[in-house]
Amino acid sequence: MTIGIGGAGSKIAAKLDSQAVLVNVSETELNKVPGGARRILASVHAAHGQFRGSRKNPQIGHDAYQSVRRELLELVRGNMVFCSSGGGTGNGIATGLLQDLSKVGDINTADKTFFGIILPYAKLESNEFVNNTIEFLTGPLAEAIDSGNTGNIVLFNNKKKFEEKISEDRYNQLLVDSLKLFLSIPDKNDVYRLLDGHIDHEDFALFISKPYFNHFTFLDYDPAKPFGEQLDANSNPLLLEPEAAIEALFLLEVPRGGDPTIFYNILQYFSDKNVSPIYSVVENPDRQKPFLTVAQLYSRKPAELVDDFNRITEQHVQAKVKKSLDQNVVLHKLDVNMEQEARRAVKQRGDTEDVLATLRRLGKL
Ligand SMILES: Nc1nc2c(ncn2[C@@H]2O[C@H](COP(=O)(O)OP(=O)(O)OP(=O)(O)O)[C@@H](O)[C@H]2O)c(=O)[nH]1
Ligand SMILES: [Mg+2]
Repeated sequence: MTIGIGGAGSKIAAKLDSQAVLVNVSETELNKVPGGARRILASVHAAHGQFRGSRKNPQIGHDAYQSVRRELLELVRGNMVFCSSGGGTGNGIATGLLQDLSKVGDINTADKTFFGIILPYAKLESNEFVNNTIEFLTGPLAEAIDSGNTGNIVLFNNKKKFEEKISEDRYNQLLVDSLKLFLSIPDKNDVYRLLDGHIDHEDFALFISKPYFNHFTFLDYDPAKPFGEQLDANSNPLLLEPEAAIEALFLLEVPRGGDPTIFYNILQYFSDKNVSPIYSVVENPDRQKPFLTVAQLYSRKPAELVDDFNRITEQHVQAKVKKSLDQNVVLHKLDVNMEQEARRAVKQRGDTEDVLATLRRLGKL
């Protein structure tokens, strides 16, 4: 089952899963999302009635979390959650959720929650979206990962959407299709003839329950070319770029009568990086060329995450992001020699040494 929180989260969850549960602070927004099986209105009662949304203010989402807390904590167990990090509702409610997950004792593999987070495209989206995202990545998300109580976290970004001017609905479809292709790995192991290795449902569930970032991608695999180059050239344009893999998983689909041994090159590539992937090779008669689905789990510290987020933006936007970070930096106390400063002031004004003597007498020096 899938849970979508806030605008982006709900639209994507409903597209992925007809049984999705959608959560929002705004009733209007909640009712506008097509699909999904259930809707939950999180409420914050203001003097003038129910809020119409969080208006980019995560504090409102966070306050509203209290009204759905118990239900949500139960619902997310062993399930997938989608939200954006930019707006107020998804960010605020997910913040509450992640903080609670960080506090509980160890969570069983089967009860871990897989998070899909939609990051803003800083070049064209508002400062509030960017700043909310930085706080989210470096605060509750980092804390929850450290606690080991989340499953995989997928960082979607909206870069391609804005750069290629793709409609929201179409872009959401691309995200969902990409995710479905990754999630179909264990089913393909059931359906197609197995030629080597094996990834069953339990192996897959264990992989996606680990508290790391997951970058999954797809490529037509050419065994005559170095695998590393192909992997680098085919990172998933819908996701933030990955870092060095800690763990990996791949499914190689070869055409009927294709050579199944070509996967050894892939194993070699990962082995050189001290990673032992779980994998499987299947025969898919519908394929004309070998097709590879590969997922890499990687870890990032909060500051590095912000760097990654910046990397997808242009330089002048980086300055914008940096400015907001600088506001949180404590300035060092200036080391000023008062006597020297006073002498300089006196010299500039053309006064005599007597001024200095007076200042000293008054205890100003
Ligand atoms: N890919 C994608 N991104 C979206 C979609 N809707 C919103 N976004 C992005 O999500 C961020 C805004 O978050 P929303 O999910 O709309 O906000 P919310 O959680 O509903 O919070 P508030 O509306 O502020 O209460 C921005 O970065 C948008 O570009 C969508 O349908 N698809
Ligand atoms: Mg909204």
